[in-house]
Amino acid sequence: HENVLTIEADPYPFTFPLRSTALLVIDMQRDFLYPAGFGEIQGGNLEAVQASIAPTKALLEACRAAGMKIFHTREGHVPTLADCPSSKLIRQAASPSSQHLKVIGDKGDMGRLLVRGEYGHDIVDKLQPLPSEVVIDKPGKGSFWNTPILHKLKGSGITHLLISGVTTECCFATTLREANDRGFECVGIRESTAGYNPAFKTASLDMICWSEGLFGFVANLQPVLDVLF
Ligand code: TIU
Repeated sequence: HENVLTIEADPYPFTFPLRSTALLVIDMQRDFLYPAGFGEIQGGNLEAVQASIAPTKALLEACRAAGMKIFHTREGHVPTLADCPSSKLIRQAASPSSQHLKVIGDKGDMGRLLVRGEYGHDIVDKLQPLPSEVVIDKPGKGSFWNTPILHKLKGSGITHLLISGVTTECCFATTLREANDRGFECVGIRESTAGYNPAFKTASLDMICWSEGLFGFVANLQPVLDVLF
């Protein structure tokens, strides 16, 4: 491999030094992707998010083959919910008439919703992390609040991020924006992210690369695979 790679992207080609670029796979958890999980209970369209599994697998394999550092994140909480931001708890408690039949911490078909250690909280079978890969448990939507991810990225000399995962409008976008503010050069991979609403996905990706890259870049999967393999 060349040390520095360039791929077609919006708003202009994205150049990244392979050894200081990491792949971030955001929240590809059963709770967001499988029936009866937290996402479906929230009202999410599962068909839309499930479309991101195969392209994320292809991206993950390419990054593994290229020897890149891989970070997986999982949204969730300790069993007491002591780490759950009060905004998340207050909104669900204040909505007895809401559409949500169950809330964070309630028992669902895959265990307690978004609680660490439960089956539904873990990453889907096809995308299970390898022992050499970093798993970041996060209580927020973004990956940088109340987690060690910044220290781990800096400690590994990472400056550039390929970002994938679900949902585009929520944890993917929040993480990409947080990373951009911390000086990381970010590219979101179009097919490897998906949202619960196609209009949200389009708008979220458009906002990232608007105005010469307001928050970063967006690229299609194929150019990434071409340059990594
Ligand atoms: N991972 C993630 O995006 N968590 C969410 O709660 N997503 C929603 O779209 N709600």
